[in-house]
Amino acid sequence: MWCNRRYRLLLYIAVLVLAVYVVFPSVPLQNGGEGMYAQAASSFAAANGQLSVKGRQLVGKNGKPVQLKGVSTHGINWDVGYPYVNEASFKTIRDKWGANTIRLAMYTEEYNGYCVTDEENRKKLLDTIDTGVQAAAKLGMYVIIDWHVLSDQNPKKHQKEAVAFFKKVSKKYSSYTNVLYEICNEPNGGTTWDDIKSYAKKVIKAIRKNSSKAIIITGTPTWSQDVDIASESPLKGFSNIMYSVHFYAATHQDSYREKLKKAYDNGLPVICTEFGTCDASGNGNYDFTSADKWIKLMDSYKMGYVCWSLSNKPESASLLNPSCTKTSGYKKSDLSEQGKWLVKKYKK
Ligand code: IDC
Repeated sequence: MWCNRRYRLLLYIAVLVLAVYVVFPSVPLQNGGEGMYAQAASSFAAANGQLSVKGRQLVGKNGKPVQLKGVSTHGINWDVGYPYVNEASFKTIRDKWGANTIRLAMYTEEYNGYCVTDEENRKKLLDTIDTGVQAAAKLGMYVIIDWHVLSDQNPKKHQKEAVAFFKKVSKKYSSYTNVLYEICNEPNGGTTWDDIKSYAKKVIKAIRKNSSKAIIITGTPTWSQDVDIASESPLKGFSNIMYSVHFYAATHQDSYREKLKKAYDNGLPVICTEFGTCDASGNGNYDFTSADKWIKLMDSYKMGYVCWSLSNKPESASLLNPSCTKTSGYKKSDLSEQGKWLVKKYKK
C-alpha cells in the first residue's frame, strides 16, 4: 500500500515534469552555447549565431545568407535618443515592426558626444549601450554599436578615443555573438579612403584582441556613399569586415545606386547601416519610390539595412510622430509616414 502510494506520487511528478516540457519546449535549450546570455532558442540571433562574411555575403553560423533588417536609434547622447533604448521598446520593434537588429548611434562630437563630454556622461553613454546590448541579447536581436562620426568629419581626429572605446566594449562583449561594431558612421569633409583605412586598421586590431570573429563595419568616404571607391581597394588581412553604404532616398537616386552596384560587382561585402526615405538633412519630403528601388536592389543582394531613426523628434526621418510620447508599445497611429512604410516593408 505504502509502496503503491509512493509510485503513484512518482508518477504524478513524472507527468507534471513532462507537461512542463511540452508547454515550454524551449526552456532547456536556452543558452545553448550561443554566447553567455539568455535568449529564446527560436530567436533570430540564436538561430543565426555568430555571423561571418563569406565572399560579399553576410552569413549565419550554418553558412546561409542572413539579412539584417534594423532600426537605428537617434543619438543616445540626446533625450530624443536614449529613452527608446529599453527592452519593451525593442520588443515592440521586433514583434510589431519585424526588425531583427538595433543600431545604437553614439555621436562622437555633437552635444555630449563621447569625445566631447565628461566622465559622468561617458558612463551614462556606456550604460545606455549596455542596456541596449542586454535587451537585444535577451530578445534574440543583433545590435550594432555605432561610433557616430559626423561633425568631426575625419575619424582619425578621435582615433585614440576610438581605439580605447572599442577596446573597452569589445572586451565587455567578447562572448556576445549578437554584437557588431560600426567604427565610423560617416567620414566626410574630404576624408580620403586612405585615411579611413589607416584608422580602420588601428581600430580593427584593437577589437580583434578581444573578439576574433565579431563583424566590424567601416564607413566609406563622402558620408558613406563611396562604396565603389572602397571596393577598388578594400582592407586586406582581416576577416569579417563589412563596408557601409548610407542613403537618404529623396537625395540619393540612381547614380548612388550605381555606386552600390559597382561595389557589389567588385565583390565588396556591403551593409546599409543607415538610411532614410526623406532627404539627407533628415527632413523634407519622402521619396518612397526611390526608397522602394533601394530596398529592391538590396533585397536582390540579400543585403542588410537599418532605418534612421527611432525617435519622435519633429523631423521627417523620425519613425514616430512628434505627438507620440511613448517609449515602447508603439501603435500604428504613433508611427510617422516613414514608420508606416517601414513596418510594411519589414513585416511582409
Ligand atoms: C541628424 C538627426 C538630427 C540631428 C543631426 C545632427 O536626424 O536630428 O540634429 O543629425 O547633426 C546622417 C547622419 C545622421 C543625421 C542624418 C539626417 O548619419 O546623424 O541625423 N543623416 O541628417 N547622414 C545623412 C543623413
